Amino acid sequence: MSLKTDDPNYFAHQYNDSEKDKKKIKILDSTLREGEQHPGVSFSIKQRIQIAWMLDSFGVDQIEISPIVSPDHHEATKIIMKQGLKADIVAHVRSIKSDVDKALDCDTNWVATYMGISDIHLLAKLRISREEAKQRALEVVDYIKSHGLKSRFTMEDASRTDPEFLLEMCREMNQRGIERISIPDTVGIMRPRGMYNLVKMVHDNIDNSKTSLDVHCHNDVGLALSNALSGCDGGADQIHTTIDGLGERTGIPTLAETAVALNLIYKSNNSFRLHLLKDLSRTISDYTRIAIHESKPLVGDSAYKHKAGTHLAAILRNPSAYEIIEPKQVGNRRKIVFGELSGKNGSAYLLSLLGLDSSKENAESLAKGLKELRMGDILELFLDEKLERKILNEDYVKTNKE
Ligand code: HCA
Ligand code: CU
Repeated sequence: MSLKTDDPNYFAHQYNDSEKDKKKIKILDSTLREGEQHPGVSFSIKQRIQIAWMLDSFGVDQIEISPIVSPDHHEATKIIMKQGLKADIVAHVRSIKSDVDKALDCDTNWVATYMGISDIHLLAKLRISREEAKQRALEVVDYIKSHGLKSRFTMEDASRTDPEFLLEMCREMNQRGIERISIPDTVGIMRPRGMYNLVKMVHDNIDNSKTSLDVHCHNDVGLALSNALSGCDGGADQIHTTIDGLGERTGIPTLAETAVALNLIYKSNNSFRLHLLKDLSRTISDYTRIAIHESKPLVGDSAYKHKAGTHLAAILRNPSAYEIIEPKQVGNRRKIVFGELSGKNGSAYLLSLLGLDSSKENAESLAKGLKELRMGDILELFLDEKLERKILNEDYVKTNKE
């Protein structure tokens, strides 16, 4: 069997390099809106401005903020608008004219309104009929348009909305020339294939030259990013993220995972400055006092730790044996963990790092000693760049060839 990269059956990681399904997918970061809905998170005005600057220099396409939450948010939005950032600043407000007025007052050029349109939301929250909801939503979109602003409408709880009604709403918005529609999985109930179908249904039934689609997926069972990416396969071209995935309950996809997935796996043509990812994460963690979980992909402390002796032996010869993107490319660092799993290879390496004789006998006796360490009694070492180069190119590899 011979397979080519344009073959639809092309499989495994080679599929990433196929031209099939390749398209640019943008990022809207909502750390300043969804992120602030995370329990215990509230930024100061200064912090919001700092975060906006950082997100802009990272290269996200849109930054979302809600000017209606408090006078401080209103103030922060106004100041952010004056910074001349490259990213669009999107004011996220309820589908109410007086909320839109607050956005207008901040001079944002994008306004996103949202309304829960599933029967659960219409009955439990808004207590209005579908028809009333539609009229209200359209009126507000017309109002935004009459001020010459770009607008997005969020079909909140889209994943639990009657598909007929969802389509009706989308078509109406589309006919009015709305620039974007957000299809959120507000409660994180979708599976990837279902998200693909949902977005594709909307995409195939509207005029795509007028309206583009966003996906906003919650992470209640850990499928947020998978669902969002599937939504993009179905026709969306923008994913909502927050730094470290902050948000209501368990949040939405993390900026780091999304940006790296787009860049490395989906080959989307963005110019993200990925090396800022760890710093973004650290800054947010400082501001929120929520520690970055050590096993968080890409930015966590364990994301580049190598422990088993067999892994270490491979890493020392070629880090890509166990790393899909170099730590420095995302601002993180590689660490070697010495402990009960280090074995002969790890021990020889530790001896050579310490400038000691790394002979077979010494390595074996150190390996034995390390095995007797109590679980959890581990020694971790950063590999700085100079040392890594030295080890990779010279001594260790040459003298320890099997
Ligand atoms: C909310 C709802 C929202 C909106 C998403 C969006 C959701 O928390 O107010 O505007 O795209 O998850 O549905 O975050
Ligand atoms: Cu949300």
